[in-house]
Amino acid sequence: MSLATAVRIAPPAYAQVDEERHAVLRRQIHRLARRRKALILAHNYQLPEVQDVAHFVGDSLGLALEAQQDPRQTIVFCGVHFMAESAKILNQEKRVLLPSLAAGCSLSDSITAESLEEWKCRYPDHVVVTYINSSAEVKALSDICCTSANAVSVIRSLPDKKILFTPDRNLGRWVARQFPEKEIVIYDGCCPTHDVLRGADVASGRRGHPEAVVVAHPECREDVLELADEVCSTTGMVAAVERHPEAKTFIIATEWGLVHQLKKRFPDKEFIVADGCIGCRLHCPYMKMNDLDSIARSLQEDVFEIQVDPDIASRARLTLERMMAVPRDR
Ligand code: CIZ
Repeated sequence: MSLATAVRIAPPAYAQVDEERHAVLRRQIHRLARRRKALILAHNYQLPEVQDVAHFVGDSLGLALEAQQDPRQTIVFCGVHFMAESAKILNQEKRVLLPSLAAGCSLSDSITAESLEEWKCRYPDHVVVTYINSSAEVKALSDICCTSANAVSVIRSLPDKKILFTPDRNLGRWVARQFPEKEIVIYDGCCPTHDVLRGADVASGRRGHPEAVVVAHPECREDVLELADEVCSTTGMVAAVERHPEAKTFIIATEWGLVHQLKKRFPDKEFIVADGCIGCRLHCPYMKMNDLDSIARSLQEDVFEIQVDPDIASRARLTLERMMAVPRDR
């Protein structure tokens, strides 16, 4: 019996929601947010109940823009640490709170400032493009950032032919294939949640749903991307569904949290997580560390405030601002 089948028989904890308790917490969070004039932002990979309590849900680029545009001075950032840090870097005068300090990111941790320094010494003529899933220190040592929503446009915007792409090797390879004229050296990091998925999983999903459109995130491995009809960021996936009005079923190769947004926006369509079940392998434990209890506590006790060294912040800010001047990929 496959893992997916086993979990379908015994639904994971995420499926067992205490609606009454959630309703009480939701009211408490909205009351506290109003009193504190706080903006609640949630990433597309957050728990469904966290997405539902937020003022705005999106990808890291959308959340960064929202954090800048909204006049509220306190931001409760329901995402992982590097995202809250980016919001702080772009809004140094605002108070940015992360409900769970344990919400890290393995991909971001796969590159340190020291390892990037060493790479830069090995490739002194290369421009450094760093995925937003990285620490403030790593961003500060880079030339420009990108997200999965604008990686292709960022590389296209650079006149330089020699590029160091850090830290995600799958995204790096996918982008590099689109620029054969450039020499793109790719760092060997990955997102374990996406990297665990295999082409065989997608092929098996396709056998069960031959009519389905396969939409994959570029953090997935090459064998997965080869089978995809669309490769895009989480926000790009919403647009991808719109591009296929005739399709009824979609196989989604990314963290399962996004399926909540897709189901809300397209209630008539069926979305199948590419590993066959909700909360199995395409599950980021860090993204799921913020819950309604920790958001209420964050607003009540003013925790956990994100601080970034001002010198690092001002250098990292430049790389984020250069990125934000580039439009999203289609
Ligand atoms: O940039 C982001 O928000 C991430 C990590 C994924 C995506 O595609 O939205």
